[in-house]
Amino acid sequence: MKHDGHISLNFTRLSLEEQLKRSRQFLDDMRKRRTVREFSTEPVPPELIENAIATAGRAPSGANQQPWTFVAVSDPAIKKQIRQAAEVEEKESYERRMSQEWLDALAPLGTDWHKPHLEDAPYLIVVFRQAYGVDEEGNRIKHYYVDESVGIACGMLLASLHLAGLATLTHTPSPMKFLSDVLNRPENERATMIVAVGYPAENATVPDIHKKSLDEIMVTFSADA
Ligand code: IYR
Repeated sequence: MKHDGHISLNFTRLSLEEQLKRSRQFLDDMRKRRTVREFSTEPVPPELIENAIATAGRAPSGANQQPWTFVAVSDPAIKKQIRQAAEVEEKESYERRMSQEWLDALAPLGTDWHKPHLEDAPYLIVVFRQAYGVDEEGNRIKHYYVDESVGIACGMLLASLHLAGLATLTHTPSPMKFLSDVLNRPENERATMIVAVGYPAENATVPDIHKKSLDEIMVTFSADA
């Protein structure tokens, strides 16, 4: 089939040896990723944040609508506002809104309503999904597969930050409406998550939890018997 307006693909074919090397290296690197909840206040070079957001912006998206906005916050006054508003919501959640089943599921992680990382981490990347687009005349444009698209972009964001030697915490205070107010975002944008970014605090610990093995997550229907 011929597609008008298409251009030729610029695809680099690698040797098998190179494919395996890169694939194993990436897996090895990603095996070292851990979510960190205690951050040092040491600053992070802004280019690492810019490169990670630019990487996230390369994600595939429904109809290539790129329905995302990444707000990078390092201003301490704004981080403080976010922390205060998040802790109000989280306190209500932990003390009243969350079910016992949910609290039990979170127990191994050791979380509670205190969110010091929102001020300690030198950067907060607040990810917004664009529920719909708006054209120049102010008309609504329907967006497709927004959650999937933003989820993929967030995965690429986290991978970039990890490969750049940074620690992250994906944080979803609930409800998140306050982020639109504090960060002055338009009505079509809804906060999806906060990614706190920085270096781990000197004595940071992580829960002793494990990822499922390949066997547990992969099912194959193989060509060879
Ligand atoms: N939003 C709360 C609760 C929370 C929920 C899940 I699911 C987690 O994996 C971790 C925390 C909080 O951020 O503490």
